[in-house]
Amino acid sequence: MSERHVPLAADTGFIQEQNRPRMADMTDDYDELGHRLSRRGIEIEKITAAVGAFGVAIPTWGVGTGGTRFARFPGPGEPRDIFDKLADCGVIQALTRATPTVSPHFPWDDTGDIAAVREAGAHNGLGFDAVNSNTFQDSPGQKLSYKFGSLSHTDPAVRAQAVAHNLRCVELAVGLGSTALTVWIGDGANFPGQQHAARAFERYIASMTEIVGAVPDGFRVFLEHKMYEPAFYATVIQDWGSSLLAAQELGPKASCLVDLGHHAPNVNVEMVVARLIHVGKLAGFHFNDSRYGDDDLDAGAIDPHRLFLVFNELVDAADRIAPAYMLDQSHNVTDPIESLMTSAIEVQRAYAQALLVDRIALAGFQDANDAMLASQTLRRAYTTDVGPILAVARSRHGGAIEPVAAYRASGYRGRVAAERPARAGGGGGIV
Ligand code: AFD
Ligand code: MN
Ligand code: MN
Repeated sequence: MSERHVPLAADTGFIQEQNRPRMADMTDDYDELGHRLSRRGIEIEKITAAVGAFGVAIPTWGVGTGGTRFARFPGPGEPRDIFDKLADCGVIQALTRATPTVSPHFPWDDTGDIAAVREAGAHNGLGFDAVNSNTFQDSPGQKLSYKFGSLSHTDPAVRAQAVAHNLRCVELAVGLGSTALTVWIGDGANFPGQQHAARAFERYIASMTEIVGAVPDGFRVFLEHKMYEPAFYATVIQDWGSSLLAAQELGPKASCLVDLGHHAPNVNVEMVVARLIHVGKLAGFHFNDSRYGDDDLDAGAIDPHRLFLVFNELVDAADRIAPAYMLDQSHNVTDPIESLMTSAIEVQRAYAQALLVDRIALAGFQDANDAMLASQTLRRAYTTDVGPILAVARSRHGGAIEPVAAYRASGYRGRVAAERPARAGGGGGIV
């Protein structure tokens, strides 16, 4: 394996050295928080253990610089291929210990040698989570165009091509040791009347039936809905209702994936989560943040309270569900590694806060219709500074107490900038 595949991650001595001057303060803060939590009947060690076991997947496309439909401003040392992406993901995992898996996208990450990709993952301390198919753009060598749709296209030959691509993704997933495929399509219409709404949905179901019918036992298919973009009038799988209808028709191997940014403005996403849990169809969640639409900003950057409320539902149902968690963001003005580390920690933070909710007290206040104390019970958990728990969980697993500071001190970006020549500015980058 070439020089460029040697991860900073392997250098745990460096991380320890970075942690040393921060250790005493962290321990003080942790002990103090432990005392305060014990007065509330919470054992801090239990929370720390749960946080340490929590993981959120990194999307391979997230380590490249994103862009908008106006422009993309590439950063230094952008990954050139899946092997570079895995090296970057390895750094994120080494420093945060919160991102043990990677979610690849095909054909973007297809090298023709899936065993080599799996090996490079292991070399960087990473496993593989759900694999993503791409039928929302035309790829080199592709025979038929997806301009007017893929799995729901009016032409059966285009649908067959899109089905075949998804089946290839399943094969690649199996080769990577992944057990899930996420299907998000760009299919839809830009004009009223452009597409027959019901027939397009039926064609999607027929195509998905072929895909779901062909996956091996134990393999799962996640349906990801999105309200608009690239289709601006209507999309075929536009909301959680369409997604759930499809998942129910497709049977037990199919379930829904919720992306925090893929809803109409003001939709109460935690309620969507609760309903999908109720029907046993919530299988995945994509984290990001937004102010206006599908902005793909860093998780927790705009509305950390919403993130907490989503986790409040997920933690409440933790005995029934084990969703696949992934960050799905576009980093346009930051170093993607720094954004992904920070976001993974924000997701972990919301999880830790949700673990602090006194669920017995909450249920009592709910049953007594005590709106004030019920809401204060949630607020008490949300306003607790769980930072020391996150730092201790990270450092106990070999990660950095201050991941961004350690990353900057490592000089990683400068090193990869020297060995990865800059790419031309073109290319989408919209996620
Ligand atoms: C999309 C969706 C979906 C997809 C990704 C690819 O969120 O997860 O795989 O971005 O760019 O907006
Ligand atoms: Mn997504
Ligand atoms: Mn999106």
